[in-house]
Amino acid sequence: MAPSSVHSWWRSLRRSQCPSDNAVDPTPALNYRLDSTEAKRQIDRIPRFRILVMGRANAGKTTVLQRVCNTTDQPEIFDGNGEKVDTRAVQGSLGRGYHNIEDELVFKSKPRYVFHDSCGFEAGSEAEFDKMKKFVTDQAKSTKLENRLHAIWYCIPLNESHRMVMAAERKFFNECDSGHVPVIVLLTKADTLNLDAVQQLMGRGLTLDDAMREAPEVETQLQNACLEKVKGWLDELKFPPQSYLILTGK
Ligand SMILES: Nc1nc2c(ncn2[C@@H]2O[C@H](COP(=O)(O)OP(=O)(O)O)[C@@H](O)[C@H]2O)c(=O)[nH]1
Ligand SMILES: [Mg+2]
Repeated sequence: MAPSSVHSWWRSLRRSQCPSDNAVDPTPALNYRLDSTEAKRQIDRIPRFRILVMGRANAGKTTVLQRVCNTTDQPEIFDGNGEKVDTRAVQGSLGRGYHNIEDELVFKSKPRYVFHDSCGFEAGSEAEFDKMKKFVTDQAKSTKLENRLHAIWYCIPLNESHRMVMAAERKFFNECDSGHVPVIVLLTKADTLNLDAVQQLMGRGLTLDDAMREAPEVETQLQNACLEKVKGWLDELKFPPQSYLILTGK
C-alpha cells in the first residue's frame, strides 16, 4: 500500500496548499496517479516529512507506519531535544505506556519520515486532547519546513464496522483546526471485510467455494459503503478531513 498511500497523501497536501485546486474533485483519491517526476521534485524539497498519526489503540497505526517504511522493525524514539529514548521503557510504542506526542518516531529504513503519535487522547483524556491540539497548532505554524507538520493520518479501522466513528473522532474533527495541514483518514483493516462478503454471499445461498470466488467484488462494495458512511459522518463536522484512503492490508 505504501506508494499509493503516499501519493494520495501527497496529492491532499498539494491540494490543501493550492486553494484554486480545491474545487469539488469528483476523482476519488483511490484512483489518483501522481506524476513520479513531479512527485520526486516536490519530495526532494522537504528534508524530513513530519506526520502525526492518530487513532484508537489497535487501529493499525504501527502497521501502517511499518508498511510505509517497508520494515517490520519498531521505530527508534527521540525526544524533543533529539536525544534517543530508551525503547525498553516504552515497549509497544504507539500504544500503551508511551505518552509524549512531541517524541519523534523514526524507522531506520526511512529516516526522512518523522512520525508523532497522538498518544491516547482517543481514550477520552481531555488533557491529552488539549496537548494534541496545541502540538498541531504549534507545529503547523513552524516556519522551518523540516520542523513543520506536513500531514495528519487519522486511522479508523473497518473491522469494527458498528463503531467506525466514535466520540474521539467526532471531537477531533469538530474541534481541531489543523490549518493548512491536511488530515487524511486512513480506513485500515479493510481486508477484514472479506469475511463479511463471504458470509453475505453464503447467506444468499452460494456454496463456500462460489462465495470465496465472488467475494472480492462484494468486498469492494462493502469497503465503499463503509467509506461513504464514514464520509457522511465526518464531512458534516466543523473541520472535516481533506481525503480518505482505504487500506487493504495486502
Ligand atoms: N487484518 C488486518 N489486521 C491488521 C491490519 N493492520 C493491523 N492489523 C492487526 O491489528 C493489530 C493492531 O495493529 P497495530 O498496528 O499494532 O495497531 P496500533 O495499536 O494502532 O498501533 C495487530 O494485531 C495487527 O497485526 C490490517 O490491515 N488488516
Ligand atoms: Mg501500535
